[in-house]
Amino acid sequence: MSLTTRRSCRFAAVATLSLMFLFGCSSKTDTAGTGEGSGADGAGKPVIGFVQTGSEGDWRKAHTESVREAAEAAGYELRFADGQAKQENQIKALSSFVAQGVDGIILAPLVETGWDNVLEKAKKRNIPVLILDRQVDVKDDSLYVTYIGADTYNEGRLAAEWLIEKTGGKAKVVELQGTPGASPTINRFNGFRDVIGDQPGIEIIASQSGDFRRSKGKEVMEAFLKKHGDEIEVVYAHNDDMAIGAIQAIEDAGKKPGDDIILVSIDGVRSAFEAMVEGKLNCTVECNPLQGPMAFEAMGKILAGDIGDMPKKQMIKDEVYERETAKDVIGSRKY
Ligand code: GYE
Repeated sequence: MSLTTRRSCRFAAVATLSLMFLFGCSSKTDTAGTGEGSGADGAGKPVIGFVQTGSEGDWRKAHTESVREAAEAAGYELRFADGQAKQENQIKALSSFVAQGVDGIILAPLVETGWDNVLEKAKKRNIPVLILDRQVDVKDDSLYVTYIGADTYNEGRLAAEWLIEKTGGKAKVVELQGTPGASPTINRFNGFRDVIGDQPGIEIIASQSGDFRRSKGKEVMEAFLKKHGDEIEVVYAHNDDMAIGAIQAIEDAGKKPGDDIILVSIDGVRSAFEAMVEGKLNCTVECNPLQGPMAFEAMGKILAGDIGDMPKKQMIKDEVYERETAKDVIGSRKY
């Protein structure tokens, strides 16, 4: 049996099961005793468990809201689990959703590896899993149905291309990395390096994790400034929150962010546009967090067993924004 046939058979079974949940034995019990809302509300709404990374910054807030809104709009009951930046919590939540017998699971994985066992549990119970935002690295990719998120490798490349253009290929860079082991950290690290690789004039003089957080970005930037001082010409931050933290550190050190030190980051959240309008951030590469509608459109198809032509990876398109034009677009930003 080919992989695709096997997969479609499995999801035909899932669809049947889901329909049973929908129209037949739709009662959902909170077997894990989490005290969360039970699907046994008589409304017959399909129940989706959503396992989020945590609430590390502005991007994540927008992402969570988008998923919640889309679930409601599409008529799902959403059970939300906040991983609070710990994979261990996310794994527990996933197991709990499996035990509850939800109809489907959406996982935004904190880090890339370590998911095989818990995804096996979901597969054994025929509960389809959709991976959202960050990627997983698993031995058997039939453990999830599809991945939906941004092309974070390309974002790293776009940031590097912008920087080469801006500096003419000559710059001493410090890098603020995201959460260690998270797919956007790995991809933004690699994408950036793959582009600057043939630019002998661009040198990364320091690189450390700021965990995608504003406070940590500030702290790490303070340490960079202490150690490297005037040598630093550019900050490449894996997200806007850390860039905003770095802006504060640069100002505290008596320098002008955006002019004395160039800053390029990723996400395109509102606070980054505000910083660009104030001239303190030079560029942000968009990473769209409004992934809820796409996720539920796909989940609808999954539960209906209609996954024949569903790609394994569904990537959202990103754009580059610069401070020179930020004021013209800030009004139309949705997050
Ligand atoms: O860039 C960052 C958030 O996973 C792509 O996570 C996402 C990243 C986003 O904390 O701000």
